Amino acid sequence: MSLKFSRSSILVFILLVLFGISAALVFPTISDAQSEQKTLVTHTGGIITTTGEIIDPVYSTLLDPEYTESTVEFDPMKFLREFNYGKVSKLPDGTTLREFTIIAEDDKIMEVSPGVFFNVWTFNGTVPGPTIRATEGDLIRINFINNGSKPHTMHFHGIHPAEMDGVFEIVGQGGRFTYEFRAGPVGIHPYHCHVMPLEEHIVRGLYGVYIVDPKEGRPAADEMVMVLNGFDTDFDTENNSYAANSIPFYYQNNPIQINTNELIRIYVLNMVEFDPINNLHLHGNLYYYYPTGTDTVPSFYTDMITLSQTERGIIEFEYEYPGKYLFHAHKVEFSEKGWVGIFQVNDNPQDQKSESVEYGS
Ligand SMILES: [Cu+2]
Repeated sequence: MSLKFSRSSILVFILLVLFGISAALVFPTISDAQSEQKTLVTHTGGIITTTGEIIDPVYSTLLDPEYTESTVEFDPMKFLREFNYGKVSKLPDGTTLREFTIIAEDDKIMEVSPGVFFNVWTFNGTVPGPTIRATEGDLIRINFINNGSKPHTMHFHGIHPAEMDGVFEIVGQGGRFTYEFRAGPVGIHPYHCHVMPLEEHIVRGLYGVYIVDPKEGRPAADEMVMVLNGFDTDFDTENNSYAANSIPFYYQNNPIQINTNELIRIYVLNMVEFDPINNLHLHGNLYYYYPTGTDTVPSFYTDMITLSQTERGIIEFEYEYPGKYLFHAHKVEFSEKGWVGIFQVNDNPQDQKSESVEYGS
């Protein structure tokens, strides 16, 4: 008995053989896909087990145990209300001189999220750098020292001579530069490194806030700084985490304590790279918004602002009712990756004092 194959059945057979070969090439075996379990200890003592990659391109915490600890000391709660007014002196003509020493480095390790150790580039050892604050017309002198391994500069937004712009005067390794200019205009401005590739020098952390107060001042308030930022820890030009002041979910886990019937003023700067917009939504309240803080009269009364790269402004509000209120990016991807916090609004002790005086009288 002889087997007879039709032409079409031979063709089907050939196709099946070809498919089998290609499938073996394309699909890896299951054992290849299984990753090894790794354990690491965070600097706060937490033990993390993961089958994923340890996201630290420069120093693997597994290969080099020296880098299981952050070399950056950054406390988001301290940073929130910390303003650096510089070393103050008077010039013969009566001008206030404010001197700052800013040191750039690019070898610091920061725990940018629990268990994630990332090589950040820093001004004075933190991301963001210090909040520099002056009054309109003051003379600002920045003694800039580059202790990094790469060239860096300081580029301030605001008004100043061309040679103080920190763009063409590149400061090399071990180099120094003195930036000197009059503080102005009134408002909140960013400063950041302006060396190419700019994207990398910014997203690694070389940025901060520069506040110029009006000569007459602003009304007394509980003042804060929020730098909206993120980290791209796997270099795919997408941020892996988002936050106000670097650490994802920090102010959700550690609510910001404020009082009822007390003016809150927040200097907000968006330094998120890669994503075209960021935004800020406040719960249970609305706020007055001063874009760039250049005017003393607010432009909006809203609960939502949208900010592009380096866009910034001042928001002001008071809470009438005590309790917990969220603030967060209304871009849900950002809030779910860390850009969310809580205001714990407490009864104002001053109100209670005045009430008891009233009752007592
Ligand atoms: Cu730089």
